[in-house]
Amino acid sequence: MAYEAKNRKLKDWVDEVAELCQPDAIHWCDGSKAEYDRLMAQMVAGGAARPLEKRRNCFLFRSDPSDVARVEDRTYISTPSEDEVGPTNNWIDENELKQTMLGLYQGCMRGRTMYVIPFSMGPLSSPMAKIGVEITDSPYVVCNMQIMTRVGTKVVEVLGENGEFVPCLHSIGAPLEPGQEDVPWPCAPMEKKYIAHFPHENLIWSFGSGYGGNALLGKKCFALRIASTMARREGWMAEHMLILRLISPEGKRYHIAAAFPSACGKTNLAMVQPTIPGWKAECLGDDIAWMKIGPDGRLYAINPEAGFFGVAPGTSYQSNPMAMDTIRENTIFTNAALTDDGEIWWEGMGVPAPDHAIDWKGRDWAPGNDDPAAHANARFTAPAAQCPAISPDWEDPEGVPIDIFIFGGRRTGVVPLATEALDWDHGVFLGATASSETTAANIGAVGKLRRDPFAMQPFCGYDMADYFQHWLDMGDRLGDKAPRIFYVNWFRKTADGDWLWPGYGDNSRVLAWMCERIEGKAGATKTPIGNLPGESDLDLTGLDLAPENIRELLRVDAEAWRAEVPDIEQHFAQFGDRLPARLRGQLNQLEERLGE
Ligand code: O2Y
Ligand code: MN
Repeated sequence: MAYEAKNRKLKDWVDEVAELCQPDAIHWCDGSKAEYDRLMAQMVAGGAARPLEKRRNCFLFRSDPSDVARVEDRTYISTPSEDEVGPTNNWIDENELKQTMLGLYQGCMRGRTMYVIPFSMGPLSSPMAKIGVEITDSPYVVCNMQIMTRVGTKVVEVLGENGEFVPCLHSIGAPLEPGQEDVPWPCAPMEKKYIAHFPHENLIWSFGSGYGGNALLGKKCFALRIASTMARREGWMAEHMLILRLISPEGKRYHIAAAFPSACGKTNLAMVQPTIPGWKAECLGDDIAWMKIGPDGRLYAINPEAGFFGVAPGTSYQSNPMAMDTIRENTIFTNAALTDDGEIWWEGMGVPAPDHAIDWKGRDWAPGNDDPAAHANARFTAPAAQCPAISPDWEDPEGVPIDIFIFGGRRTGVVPLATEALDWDHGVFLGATASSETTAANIGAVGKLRRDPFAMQPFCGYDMADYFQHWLDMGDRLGDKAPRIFYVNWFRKTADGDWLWPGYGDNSRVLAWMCERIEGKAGATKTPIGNLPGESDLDLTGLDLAPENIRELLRVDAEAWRAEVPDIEQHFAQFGDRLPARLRGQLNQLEERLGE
């Protein structure tokens, strides 16, 4: 142990877990580079990691084929009563789940080292930061947590003797018997995987998976599911949102927080490079925003994370040059393909497929092969500080004041390019009814419409109807200091299946319109679904868009919208009496505005 923790609760908890899980050794993580290098070297020697010759200090991991993504079916919110978690979460009685999991944890770290990772979500000096401690038997998790959060001795110092922390217990669930040889990616079978949250105790227990959101417990488990319950109790917001700064040609700064379900280009927008002349953008975060009302009555956001855990397939110099530059060094790649010259590759990387590669399952691969070379959920883990577009203020402990909220989804029809909410309640209605069509990257049928309120459906730690009410309450508190709310859809297609909007850097044209709406400089037309930009309200200079495409992008098809109403009604019905009356009222008003 490189240092001694003075926090009684932490020491007791570590002792208790060690007795339960029976590791061969305990290592208290100091968060140093030496520690990272040592663990990586061990994983390379053991065959779990492979250094990439073409990228400095980069490593490739291949997961077990059964352990490739978050497992929503095995994710639980456990509270004394079921009605606290609502219809969108899985619930198991606290005592029952604890009994089951204690049985699984019994001796689960035999033959392995137990790592204690003290980490901070948010800059250590931030009044909005919160401390967690993850105990894990996965060195892969330790290295990823070092990138994704602020880890180490400084956190223990801040914790002091009596500081509060969120205990996050993780095991891959694969003890080693004496003499048993390890495998590159040990994990437990699906029926033994549990990702459990106990919001009444601010406690997280994860068992059986070593992958992403199941195992890096600071991210979805702490910063969203548990934090959303804390935020509701304490009057702040924990949201599944990127944070972006847009700077106008006059040098005025606007801060945007935006929520999108997966496969909607959230990371690309977080690092957008505006094509609109004179405008600049800086990235403050790509996935999660914690927001609190400041002394001036405005809403301030911090990014609780320190790295990006981005989807690799589809990331290219065309879709996201900033991400491509971020991952040039000091990056962990998981489930990408490996080329013969020691480089990684994935579908949609924007470079020709190699003649031969080793796919994410470790098999020979060549173009024309039936299976993709990289897994659709292959990931890069990279330090946010390496992003060329990172804002100089991304670690400002006070956060940045949010001017604009954006919700969105992937819809090939019906939903226009951009809509401004009529007021806060209407904006909450837009967030609560956000919808997206599934793609090959999602599980389930392609092209199926899914409502994903605020992109929080998999991440809200309590009843989603109460979460809607929390948004309404925050709006009441913010009053005229509340951010303006917009809804976007970059994904409209023509009847022939061609994209109507170029997307990527050109999305900045829509962002600029939003900023100018705040200034009262840009026009909009009131329609039944909200305020829409007219053709002349968007700066489209230099864009070669057919006039009929622009008209289609900004058209409100009242009949198609009337056809949406029953689906929204059905979506709302699942929340029963708990649905805030103000949202039911918003739906009634929409119907009235749409007319017969
Ligand atoms: O599959 C996983 O475990 C990762 S999920 C993820 C990772 C980074 C950012 N967002 C997400 C998400 O599912 O929203
Ligand atoms: Mn996410």
